[in-house]
Amino acid sequence: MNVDHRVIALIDMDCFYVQVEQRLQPEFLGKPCGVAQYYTWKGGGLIAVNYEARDFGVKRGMRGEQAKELCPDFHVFHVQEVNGKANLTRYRDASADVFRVLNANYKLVEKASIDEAYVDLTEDIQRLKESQLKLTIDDFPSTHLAGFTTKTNDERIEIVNKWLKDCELDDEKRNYDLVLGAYLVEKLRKKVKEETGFFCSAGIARNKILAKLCCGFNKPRKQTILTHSDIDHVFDNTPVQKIQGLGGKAGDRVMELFKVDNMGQLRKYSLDALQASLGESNGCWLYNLVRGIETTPVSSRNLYKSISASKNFPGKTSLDTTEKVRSWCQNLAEEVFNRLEKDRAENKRRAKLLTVTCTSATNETIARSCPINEYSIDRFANDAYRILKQFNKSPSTSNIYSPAITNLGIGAGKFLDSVNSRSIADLFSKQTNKSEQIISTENTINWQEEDEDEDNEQEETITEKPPSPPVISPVKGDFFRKFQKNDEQMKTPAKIETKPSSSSSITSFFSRYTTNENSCNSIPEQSDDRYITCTKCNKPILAWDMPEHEDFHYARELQKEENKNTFQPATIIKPTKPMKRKNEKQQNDNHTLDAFINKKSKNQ
Ligand code: DCP
Repeated sequence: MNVDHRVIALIDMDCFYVQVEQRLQPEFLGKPCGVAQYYTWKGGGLIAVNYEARDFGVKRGMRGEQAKELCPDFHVFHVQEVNGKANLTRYRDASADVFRVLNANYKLVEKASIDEAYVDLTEDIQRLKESQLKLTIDDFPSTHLAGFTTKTNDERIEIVNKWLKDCELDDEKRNYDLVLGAYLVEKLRKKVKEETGFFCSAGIARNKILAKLCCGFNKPRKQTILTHSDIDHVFDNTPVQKIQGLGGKAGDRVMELFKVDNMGQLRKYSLDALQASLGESNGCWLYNLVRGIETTPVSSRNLYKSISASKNFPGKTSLDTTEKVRSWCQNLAEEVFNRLEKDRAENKRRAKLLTVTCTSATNETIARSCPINEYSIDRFANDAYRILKQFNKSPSTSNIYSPAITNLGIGAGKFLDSVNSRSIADLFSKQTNKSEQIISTENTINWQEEDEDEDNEQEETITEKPPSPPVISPVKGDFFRKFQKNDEQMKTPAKIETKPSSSSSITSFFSRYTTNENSCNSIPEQSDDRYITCTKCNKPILAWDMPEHEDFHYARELQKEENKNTFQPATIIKPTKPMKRKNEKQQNDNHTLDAFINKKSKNQ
């Protein structure tokens, strides 16, 4: 299938945790509300704020008390607490309700986070085309077009109506599948509301990155279409960091290297120039992306890659005795165990690898893994404690744990299907005989989009962007040292064509453990300041991606064992020239209602 003709939607729940709480206490519907961490200092740090409260200037990261100063009627819900830490079961269960609706209606649904999903609508649209559906503006009650600011609903109707007519009249019917996509998403969002009680927004475009970008243009309770002809205009106004995969330090670096602020400014760089600085694959990815082309498929992944529990212990609360460390190993192990058992019952799979991550008061971060032989709270807790004991510098006779721990996380991953064949079981037993793997950490660029509103004082970030990583402060300094070292290798890009350089240090930041490094299809992945060097391939891998990465090696071993060496090389998408279409116009004019209407009337 030609990837350029895909239609992808990103469905994103509106102020999700607040809606979950309001569903339980409907008397608060329509009122300004927020959800605060269980930690109650100054009313707790807000992790979700509804749109009624945002109108008063209340933002995520503020304290509940601060919110009340801005909005006296503000109501704060608190995240449940179990064993002295946040319990997110309520939100996870609500998320499962939403995914049940999505999965019941579409085949290709990918869980992007606790409240976000990509849906590939392409096949459904092909079927719908055959039904010769006659659509009117009434079928699009909450649809907007990216790049057009509308102040009133009448303006929105006028613009969307005109666009619908244009699409219908266009001989090539290039955008007609986006029309049908928007129609399907209107229906899907309605269904989600009817069956879960939750409102959501959506972005509809040709690929995941564009769908994600435009979803945020008209929140809440609305959906936005980004057409190919509007990409240049939209990118001219899109800060580089707003693009998924270019958030955080990676985006900073691209901005610095190419002296750009927004995506549109990257258009002037040739493929060679981008590749010379970013490496072959990443340069190619960026070159295509600024032209609206990105081919990452929607993979029907609904399950988390790992299940983990973590907690911060700032300042005086740091774990400075062996007793405290032991007790928290037990608490976290219990949470991981309960969730793993639930996961095993629901998803018929077993985790094989336990990973312990911790940050010390001296700001050192470690991540160590060992095999999981059985699901048992005590076993998890003992394994975790056994690992942590190695880093205790106090004499074994003392009950002091030094340096004290400021963040502790236990995670389980490397899932195996319980219904898998005997060969997998054999390999499993071989793995369990292996001694504990000791893996070192390495700091590198941060691909993770950091939330500007994030409150640094939050006791714990409980965002569940899958897989939920233990939140560990980056070890300062190393990241910059790494760049200093690499700066010499990184050429400042010339606008003139230069020979692509294959030895670009930033390449490693873009690439993960992909096997097809030359593929233009591979994307930069999000990362954090902590990487683990894979003992099998020596590549830096995100700590919480390690289970999945090891799955890759594991699968290879398995394949070797079974003599089925049938690895398919991934498709290499060659960069294409910017698409020129019939009647396509320069989109640099102001996208106002007037400009749009004038443009259309000139065309008639
Ligand atoms: N969340 C969290 N910690 C954060 C960010 C978010 O625990 N730092 C939780 C609360 C949110 C949920 O994840 O409700 C989803 O996060 P989103 O970023 O999608 O934000 P919302 O759904 O709250 O709002 P929006 O309507 O802007 O998407």
